[in-house]
Amino acid sequence: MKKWIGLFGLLMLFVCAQAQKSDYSGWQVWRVTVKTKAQLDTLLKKVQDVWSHEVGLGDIDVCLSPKEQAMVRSMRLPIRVLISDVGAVIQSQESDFQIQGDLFSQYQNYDQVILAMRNLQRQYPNLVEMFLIGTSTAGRPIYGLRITRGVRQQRLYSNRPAVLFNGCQHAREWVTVSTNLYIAYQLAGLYGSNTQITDLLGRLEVYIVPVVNPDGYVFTWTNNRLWRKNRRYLGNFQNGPAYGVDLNRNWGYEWGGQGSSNNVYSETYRGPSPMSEVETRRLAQLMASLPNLRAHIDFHSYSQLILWPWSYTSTLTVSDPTFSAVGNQMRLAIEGVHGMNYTPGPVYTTIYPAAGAILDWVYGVHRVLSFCIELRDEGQFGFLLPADQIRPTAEENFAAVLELLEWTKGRFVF
Ligand code: 0X9
Ligand code: ZN
Repeated sequence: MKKWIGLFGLLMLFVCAQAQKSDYSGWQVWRVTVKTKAQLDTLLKKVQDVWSHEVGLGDIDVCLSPKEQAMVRSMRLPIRVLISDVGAVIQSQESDFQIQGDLFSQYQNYDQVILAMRNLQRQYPNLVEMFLIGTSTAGRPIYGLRITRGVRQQRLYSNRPAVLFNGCQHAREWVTVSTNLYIAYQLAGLYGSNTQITDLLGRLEVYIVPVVNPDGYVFTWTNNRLWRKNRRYLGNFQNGPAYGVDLNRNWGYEWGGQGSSNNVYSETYRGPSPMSEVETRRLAQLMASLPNLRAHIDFHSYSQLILWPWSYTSTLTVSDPTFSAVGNQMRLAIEGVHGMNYTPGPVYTTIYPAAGAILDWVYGVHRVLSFCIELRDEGQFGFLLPADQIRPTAEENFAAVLELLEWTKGRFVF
């Protein structure tokens, strides 16, 4: 009898855990064509979750609940269905998690990410050091890797120029986590056999923070695959409890401007004040502690773009020729690996205004060359990029990373 009660309990636990997950059955991703500004405004009012970066006239990709589909259909605009069953895609990818493979043939949950970082440090103790940047809103550790020749002998404030890579400010952009891990694994793994990488790691310090937003990332694995923001509880307002700040609108340079929202329910909610979130503050502190920092890439997905400041204004930075030259080299390097096209340009004019984005802060406050790379794809799967594209995505972007490291090699630290 006892045994049956126990089994029943387990079953209920399982059912409850399942029931907690957001249900995306009936949801679809559409590519809608809008011809007038009025149509665009109406569409944006009806839709909660815009996926594409093109928010002007023309094609725009949106993720829609059945209710939203009815509302948008009534507008009688040209529609192409990109994902006909979002729920089914999420479910089919969940069963992939079970299959064991190497690190880059499947996505890694947060525990697996931490384990992968630890393993790399254990395997290359003179090259790789894992360190704690701080803890998230919910108290999860945020880790970074420091990679350089003789990492234990190097002073913390090295006279080698430093480059920082980070992923996963946005929780659902899983391929950014794998790409950051891949960069770390390639650098460490090829040191000593590949002359270019051996040379680079003798001259540079590389910092890698695969998951800036661990609470959001864990939430996408346990509760809602399409969560974007962090998971801070904001309070109970007119539409019920509100959670989450968009970390990439929370940075303290021209915070609060165009392309960010003061609505707590919005996907681009900027937070109550600049740097209000512990996740942005800790990463900012790390960067501020590195007087040798010369370059940075913030990885996102999706759309295949190579972006640079500004995000808050259409004005070009005084460094635009440098951004443009390095950005173009990265574009060519990426194209050379699997022939994929990534479009380069400043954020504001290439995609949309996004005040409070990390790259404006990094460049605006520290004058460090800061890029945002939007990884694969171009909308076929969007945030639900199939696992078999992790490796090619990471491979082509590692080529871009090498370009940036080569550029940084020439930036001296006095
Ligand atoms: O909206 C964003 O924050 C980024 N696009 S995403 O679909 N990944 O959310 C682009 C913003 C520009 N990039 C950076 N400032 N890093
Ligand atoms: Zn993003």
